[in-house]
Amino acid sequence: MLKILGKSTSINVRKVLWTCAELGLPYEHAMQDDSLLAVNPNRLVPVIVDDGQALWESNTICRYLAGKHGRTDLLPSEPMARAQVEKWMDWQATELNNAWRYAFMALIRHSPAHADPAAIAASAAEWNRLMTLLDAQLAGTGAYVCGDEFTLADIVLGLSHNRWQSTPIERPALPALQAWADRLGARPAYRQHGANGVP
Ligand SMILES: N[C@@H](CCC(=O)N[C@@H](CS)C(=O)NCC(=O)O)C(=O)O
Repeated sequence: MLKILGKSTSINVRKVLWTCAELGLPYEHAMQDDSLLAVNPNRLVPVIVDDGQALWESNTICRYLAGKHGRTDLLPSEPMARAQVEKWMDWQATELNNAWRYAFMALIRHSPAHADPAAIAASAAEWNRLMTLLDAQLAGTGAYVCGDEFTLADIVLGLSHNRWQSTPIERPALPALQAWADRLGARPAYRQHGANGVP
């Protein structure tokens, strides 16, 4: 059976748990342990072990699971449609993650290494700018990140949105983003794994 390593309070682990719930996939869930280093040299979670092979990097794991189970609704097979989904997933992992890190480390983790007020303000401003960009995309589709269909891009960005909402910064009102979040909130898999592991 598929094994998932990593605590469900981790946003990246929840991507995998949410994907499994959308797929209706059974799995065994374990916290990370000392064996993790042998499996992932980065010592980060999530890690999965499937058919005896280990895989790490949360977005890659989500793509692997959707591909393995033939879920072309979540990850299309047509190259351009697929690339549109991957584009937003890559944007989440690179642009968006880099924007929020400083503010999150300061305001949620209370990290002494992230205590510069100007850097916190810059991080929050960039985070808001990118969420505003996502709001414009959603205003265009009127439904999900890549169009009418719910895809893996909605999973990874839905979790990012949850983090944005639960971090104490000033946020602009973004109606299309909020309507999309409400749409995600209606999904049983989101209620299980979306909101910081709290239904
Ligand atoms: N790029 C990696 C990042 C993984 C990551 O940063 N994981 C964090 C939790 S969200 C982690 O393992 N931190 C150390 C720990 O929890 O022990 C991915 O997307 O899988």
